[in-house]
This record gives sequence, C-alpha cells and structure tokens, in this order.
Amino acid sequence: MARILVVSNRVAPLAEGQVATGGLAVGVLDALKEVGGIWMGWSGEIARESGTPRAEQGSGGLSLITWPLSQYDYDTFYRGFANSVLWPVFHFRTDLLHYRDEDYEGYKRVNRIFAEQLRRVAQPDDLIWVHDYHFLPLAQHCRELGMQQKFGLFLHIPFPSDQVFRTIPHHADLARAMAAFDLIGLQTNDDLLAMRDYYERHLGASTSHDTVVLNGKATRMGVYPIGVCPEDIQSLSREHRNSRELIKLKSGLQHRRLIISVDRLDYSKGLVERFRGFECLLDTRPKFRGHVSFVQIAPPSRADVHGYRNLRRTLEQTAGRINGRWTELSWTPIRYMNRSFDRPTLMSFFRASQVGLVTSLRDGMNLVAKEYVAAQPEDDPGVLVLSEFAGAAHELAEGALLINPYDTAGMARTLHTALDMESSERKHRHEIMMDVLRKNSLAAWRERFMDDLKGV
Ligand code: GDG
Repeated sequence: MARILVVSNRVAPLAEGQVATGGLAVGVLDALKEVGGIWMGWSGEIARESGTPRAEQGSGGLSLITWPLSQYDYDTFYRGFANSVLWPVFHFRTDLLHYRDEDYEGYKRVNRIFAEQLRRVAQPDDLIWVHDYHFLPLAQHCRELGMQQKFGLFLHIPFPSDQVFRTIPHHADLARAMAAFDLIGLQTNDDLLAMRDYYERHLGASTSHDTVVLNGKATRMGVYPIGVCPEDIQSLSREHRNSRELIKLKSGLQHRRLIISVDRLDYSKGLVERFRGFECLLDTRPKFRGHVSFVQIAPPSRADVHGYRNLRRTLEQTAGRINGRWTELSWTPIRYMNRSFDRPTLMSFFRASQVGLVTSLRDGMNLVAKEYVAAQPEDDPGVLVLSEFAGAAHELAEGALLINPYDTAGMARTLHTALDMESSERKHRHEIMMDVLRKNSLAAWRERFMDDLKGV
C-alpha cells in the first residue's frame, strides 16, 4: 500500500495531554491516526537557521518529522505572506492585506525548504497530501527537484471570487504554481466554482466540471467537505458529562440556559458581531435577562500578526461594555475566556448547552459547528445557530438555524427562536444533521480525497 506523506505548516502535538486546537490539526491528526503515515511540518520553534529535521514516532504507525524556522523565515513566510496576504484575502478581507516583496520571497524560500525536506523522505510510490494556503507553490518546487509522485492539495479555507483573488500581488504566478498539483480539494462547491472561474478567465485555462488544463497539464479539482468523527464525539461528550470543569460551569450557571461559542481568536469568525447579536437579544427581549448566559471560549491565535491585537482589544471592550450594562449580583451575561480547554471538556460543554452559536463572516468549513451537533444528547439536543457564510452551512442548512452575522437584529431574533424551540423540532433538526455528519464523516473525507488522488 502506498504511504501517505502529509505536509502542513504545523503538526499536532503527539504527546498526551497537549491540546490540538485548529481545524486542520484536529482533522488531520484524527485521519492519520486511523491509517498511519508521516506528517511533516514546522516544529513551532525559531532557530538560527531553518531546516534541521527531527523525527518523532507516535502510536499507530504515525510519525512526525519537524524542523525549526529562522526568525526571518517565520516573519516573512508565516506572519508575512501567509497570514498578512493569503489569509485575509481568502477570507475576503482585502482591507487587511499587507504586502511586502520580501515576504513573498520568504514564502517561496520556505516552500523550497519544505520541498527539499520532502525529497529526502519521499519514496517513489508515496502519495503526498499537502494542506492549506501556506503551500500553494510546494508541488511546483518539488517538480523542479525532479519529484514525480502524485501531489494533492487540500485548501481548508475558502477560495475567494476572482476580483478578490486578483488583489494578491503575483496572483497569476501563484495560480500557475498551484496547477502543478494533480488534485486540488476544496470545502464547498462555491470555492470550486470561484477557483475554476479564475483559471478560465485569467489564465485562459480550458476547464470542465472537475478539471483545469493549463499549458497541457491537467489538474483535477473536487469538493471534499471536511467532517468529524460523530461517534467519537458523542461518546467523549457523554463520558465527560460529570467532569470537574463542567460541574464548575454548571454551578456558575445556576440552571440558566447556555449559549456557547468556541473559536480561535480570529477576525474571520465574527466575534464582535456575535457579541452585538447577544446584546441585542438582551436589549429587545427582557425575558432573557438574568436567564441566559453566553460563554465564549476563544484561545488566542497569531497574536503577533497585524490585525489580531486590535481584534482582542475590541472584543474585550465590547464584552466589558455589555457586562457593565447588564450584569446583576448573581448573573454575568457574557463569560469571555481567552484560553483553551481539553477536547473532552469542550465536548461536554457543548452537550450541556442549549444553543451553539457560529457567526463566521467567512469560513472554509467550521468544525465547531459539526462538533456541536455531534456532542448533543439525542433525547434533548441543543440548537445550532450557524452563519450562512461558513462552509458548514452548505451541508447543515436544513437542520441548523441560519443567520447573516451582519444582521444584528436578525441574529437576536434567531437566538430567541432557538432558545424557545420545542423539543420535537430540536430532535427532528438534530437527526437531519446527524445523518449528514455520519455520511460526510472525517473518514469519508480522507478516503474520498486519497482515492481520488490515487486515481488521477
Ligand atoms: C480551518 C478553517 C476549517 C478550538 N478551541 C479549542 C479547540 N478548538 C478546536 C475546535 C475545532 C478546531 O479547533 C477549530 O476548527 P474550525 O474548523 O472551527 O476553525 P479553524 O481553526 O479556523 O480551521 C476552517 C478547518 O480548518 C478544517 O478544515 O473548518 O474553516 O478556517 O476542532 O474544537 N480544541 C480544544 N480546546 C480549545 O479551546 N481542545
């Protein structure tokens, strides 16, 4: 059987007790644990020079190869081009685009370092599965080194419309380099159409439903919505329903109803809009004052990247203002925590809450939405309130209550509906969503992508 080599910027920690946050880490770790393989990426360390690799053996045939980056490579590749150009633009935030030539050079240089590491390890029959926007030109650099293996890229984030993509300096070079992959996987059909449209209109590629041909080289494209392991989440949340953290949470709630949100602290997640939506609920519907609490868990992320510090400040101010306005001696409306919890605890929090609130302004998929649904008790499930701009809305539209995060009053109205929803309707909606989660599970995502990569 062909080995799988996975490449992503960060690899998940293998050691017990360490928390893997972020959809890519959680999704890939679960997928690789099942089949084994080698996962390669940045170790998270800064060293004098980029590139001395270290290998680590995990359980179940999974091993990691990681290496450090130099401060300059980290600044230009990671903070610079990847997270100050590609991340904002792919999330339609051209106002946050911050481009410098040296960052683009750093991005390409680090991609070449990754290509060299890959060449050292890869065997001729390996399937190489590359993840995300950090490595758009990786396959091209590998081809330049003579590598002939099959290369697949999965893009975890949205692909923007053509006018937005063109705001990236060197967009055509990037897109030409991406065509060196044999298969490109996207989260939704909208992303696929946007990408195909760009190739057709701007690079003159000939396209069919699932293939782009550029200069005689064909690249397949497909939609592979990333999923979760619903059974694992169900049992995790059930087994930890008496955990210490959950008991603490419940004693603070004193039988009040709970709205919960969990996100990396990122401007794409619509956190400020969400706080305003909850404020509007309290403002316009007095019956909820003192009776509903909102818990926001938001582990900090990319704190050293332009745009993220301001977000943290704005959120603290907004939560402070809302709490200042409404808090009573025995009730705090918003509990806003900049910390992470272990996965079982998080799933038990989901299970104990009546509403899961996801308000992304743009999101490739949003695994939290799927985890929230999977963690619910079947006999008394909570309601998922979900942004129509999260990829997950493509699959969960029938069971979730969809919102537009820019519509504050609409969000409050929908929260009201969710909090008052009868048990029979909640169960019905939950069943519909569970069917989707079982069908589009994480295993199905991995198998479909790998089968297609083998077949190209
Ligand atoms: C990218 C795309 C796409 C969060 N806080 C804690 C914690 N998490 C876990 C969640 C979930 C993951 O991190 C977050 O995944 P999302 O999908 O919601 O978002 P991104 O990190 O932006 O992921 C996204 C994803 O890739 C996969 O393709 O869906 O659109 O942006 O699993 O549970 N986990 C723990 N403690 C926390 O405090 N243990």
